[in-house]
Amino acid sequence: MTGIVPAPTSFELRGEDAPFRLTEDSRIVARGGGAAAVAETFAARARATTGFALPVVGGEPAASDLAFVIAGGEAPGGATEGYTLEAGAGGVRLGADTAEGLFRGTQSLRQLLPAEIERADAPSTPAGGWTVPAASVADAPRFAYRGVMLDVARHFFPVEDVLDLVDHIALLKFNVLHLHLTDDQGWRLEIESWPELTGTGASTSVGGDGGGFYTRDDYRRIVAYATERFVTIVPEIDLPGHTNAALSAYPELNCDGVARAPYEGTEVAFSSLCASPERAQATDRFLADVTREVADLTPGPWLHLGGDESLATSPADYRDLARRIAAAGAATGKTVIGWHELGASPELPPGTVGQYWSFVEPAADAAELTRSIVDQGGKIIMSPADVAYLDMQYADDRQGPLGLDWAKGPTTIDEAYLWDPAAIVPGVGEHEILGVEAPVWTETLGTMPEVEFMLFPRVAAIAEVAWSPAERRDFDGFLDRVAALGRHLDALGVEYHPVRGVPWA
Ligand code: TNX
Repeated sequence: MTGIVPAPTSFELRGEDAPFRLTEDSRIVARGGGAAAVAETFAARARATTGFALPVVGGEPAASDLAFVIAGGEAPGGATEGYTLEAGAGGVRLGADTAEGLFRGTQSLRQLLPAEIERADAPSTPAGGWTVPAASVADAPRFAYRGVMLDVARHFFPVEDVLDLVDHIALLKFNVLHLHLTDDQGWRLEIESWPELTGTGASTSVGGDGGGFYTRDDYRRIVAYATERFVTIVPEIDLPGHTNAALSAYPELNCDGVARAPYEGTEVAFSSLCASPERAQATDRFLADVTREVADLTPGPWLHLGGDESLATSPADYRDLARRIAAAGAATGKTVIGWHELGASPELPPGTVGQYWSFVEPAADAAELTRSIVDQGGKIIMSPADVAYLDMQYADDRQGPLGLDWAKGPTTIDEAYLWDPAAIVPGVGEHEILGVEAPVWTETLGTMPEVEFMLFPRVAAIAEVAWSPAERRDFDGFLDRVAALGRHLDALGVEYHPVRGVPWA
């Protein structure tokens, strides 16, 4: 069973031709700036499982080699993340204009190799080597921003879990991991100038399992690991609502000057930073310090500052705080991202990005708020909750106790697949859309296997919505591709829900 998820722009399998064989003689011939580093990332994994030396070398490739080439004109249309892949008895040749494009190509190559090669307890080499079928691929993404969001605030996830998640989403050509680092139930990133945020503020979590936080070095480790896989970390500090953890750590952030009690439940919309001029000094210092420290730790261009569900903030206070929050974010030099409610501010810094989380049929004023962000010069990330929130339950009797259902009930794999980001908010089409993101909120999810179970296989649907050209998408073919992916997930030890409709092997 062979397939690539997300579906490439073009993919031709030549079943009648002899395949490429990866053997103990194989080498990776790297050419062009950055190619050797991508080759090493690919080789490290393959060496560990096959036991082959798989050296990364220069020179001319032989028929048993893989050539990784970075040069102008290699990617279709010169796309930054595009690549071409040729495989057959004469070798494998992967070409791209950039290291990023080459890396995306290696993720297709992984999926063309037998899934067994991914097993950590590697089986012995099959007779004749590990084969890649004779094939030609030319590929480039539809949208530039393709993300998964992990809520590490409701439940905390250790660094190793986050690194694994980076690996597993990179396989599907996601290029962003958005970390929801703060919420009512916990503050998860060390801020040197406000140490109690990860004192009192990190000791809690939903259900009270002790919480936790990332030190600055932990966060740097996550960023470095993600960078090697061409995944950008987008840190989110959720403001001005969803702030009980901060309000419990610092009394001066509360209008009444009294620290809030820690919170380990699952309600939303009860906490708020204080807009009052009497607290302006503390609040603005907090905003400036936190955004500066997070921006300093983050090489990526984006800083997500929340803005959602601030129902404990009056509309006037919200507009005031939204302006101050966005200004503090922009002062760091980063581009601010906010949930679509941020469109209530008419004074957003240029280029502020909105994240749409209403439904496929926009509810209440969601479309208007989203368009306000576009009108102010920003682009939009599409995360309609009824199709892209992967903490929603699956719709079947094998679901078990995990997940929520507030977003129009459970979400099937069909629903996660069968929507078009450019057909949701009138006035927000292809050109206004930066990309697509699948959030996983963790009120009901306490371990990485539980998160994986909710993500896979539906996250493959979101990957295809975000990457594949609209005209290349077809649901039946997708289900076959997911079945092929399932073999790789098995080999990688990734949990998934064996949903009905997929011809699992
Ligand atoms: C809504 S939508 C939230 C989160 C919850 C999630 C649960 C949005 C931006 N916020 O606070 O965790 O629903 O599905």
